[in-house]
Amino acid sequence: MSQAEQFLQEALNAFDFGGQVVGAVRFGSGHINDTFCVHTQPGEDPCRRFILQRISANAFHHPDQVMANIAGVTSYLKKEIAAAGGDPERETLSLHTARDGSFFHTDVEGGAWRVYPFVENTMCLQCADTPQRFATSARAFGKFQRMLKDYPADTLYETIPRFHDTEDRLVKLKAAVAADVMGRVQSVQPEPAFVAAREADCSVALQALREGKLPLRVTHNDTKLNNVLLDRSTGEALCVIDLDTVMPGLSVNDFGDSIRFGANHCVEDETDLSKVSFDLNFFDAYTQGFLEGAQGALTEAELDYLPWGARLMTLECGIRFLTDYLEGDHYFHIQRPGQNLDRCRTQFKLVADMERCWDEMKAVVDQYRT
Ligand code: ADP
Ligand code: GN1
Ligand code: MG
Repeated sequence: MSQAEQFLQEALNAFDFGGQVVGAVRFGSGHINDTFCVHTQPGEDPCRRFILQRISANAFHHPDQVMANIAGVTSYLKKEIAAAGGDPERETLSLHTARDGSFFHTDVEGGAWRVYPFVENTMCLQCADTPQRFATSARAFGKFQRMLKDYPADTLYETIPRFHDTEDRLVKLKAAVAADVMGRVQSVQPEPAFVAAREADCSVALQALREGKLPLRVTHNDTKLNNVLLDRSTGEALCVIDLDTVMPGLSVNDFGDSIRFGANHCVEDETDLSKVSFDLNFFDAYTQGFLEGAQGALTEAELDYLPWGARLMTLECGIRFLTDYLEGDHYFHIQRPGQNLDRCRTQFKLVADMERCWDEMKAVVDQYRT
């Protein structure tokens, strides 16, 4: 048995799944955690599934703080969902505690493992196929933010410091270019140049925050389409997942991160850039859905900055992929060499597209102001 298999087996032993574990397979396409789907056979009852995850120690240095945040936020959301007549077992994640009563099990390397019951009869999309589906995810993320509007933000840990600090991401990219530890800089001249031409942009949202124009809220911070589960029966977004980065942040970033991932028809690592283009109709659908879900929870200034959120999250994500490529792909999981560079290039193509239809993006937001 390899060490990885041994850790997995120990993690499985640390939880009581209420039935015999008949298998655990790698699952999903997240870039950060190691995710497994656990199949169990509880006596004569049908198979029950669970999600078992090893939280990335590389991304999250204090898993106890990640889990404390998730425990607090999910128990708060469950009350909100129940009060609104929803189903708290399906509309947010539920933590399955370990045999020792704690929210996670730690392996000998310090890796933290946690378990969620699998939310069944759902689907998870890697690409928005219709504006309607994209809009339903938008309503879910808008509603997520509204439901957490009064959550005590000061009780949340900052699970990844400076996570959406675009200025700091720029500094880290420059350091990676200067260090060039993999000798890859000579092969990527256009990409750092693309960022250099947009240095001032990196400060736009942060400056608005510093000036008190944009408020800090409890935000999700990783709102890509595959972080929401859609109900297979209704087609509607059901459950916002991947709560590791829920912490104080900017609403415009939550909006923008969804746009960068979903308002186009390609996967994030598409190698044929001629296929990658920003789709204003999908932007329109998402804007309408997000504002419907948020139900007036956003200020006028936040509405003004929504297009900036889209541009900045796309630029920032491209910067992060490029930095990781230059540093040797230690942060985002890759399945092939050059994948992080491909991911970076799709993001920069989308940024350039957004710049070209900037006025139309602003007009879309204005259309949905009440
Ligand atoms: P990562 O941080 O690596 O993206 P996620 O928490 O997003 O990890 O999980 C990876 C994938 O696992 C998701 O995209 C989704 O397909 C699936 N998943 C996670 N939690 C659940 C759950 N409770 N029920 C069903 N599927 C889930
Ligand atoms: C990561 O965890 P996942 O795959 O949902 C990353 C996001 C990036 C995204 C790019 C904790 O999201 O910030 O935008 O990849 N999550 C973390 O696809 O860094
Ligand atoms: Mg995810």
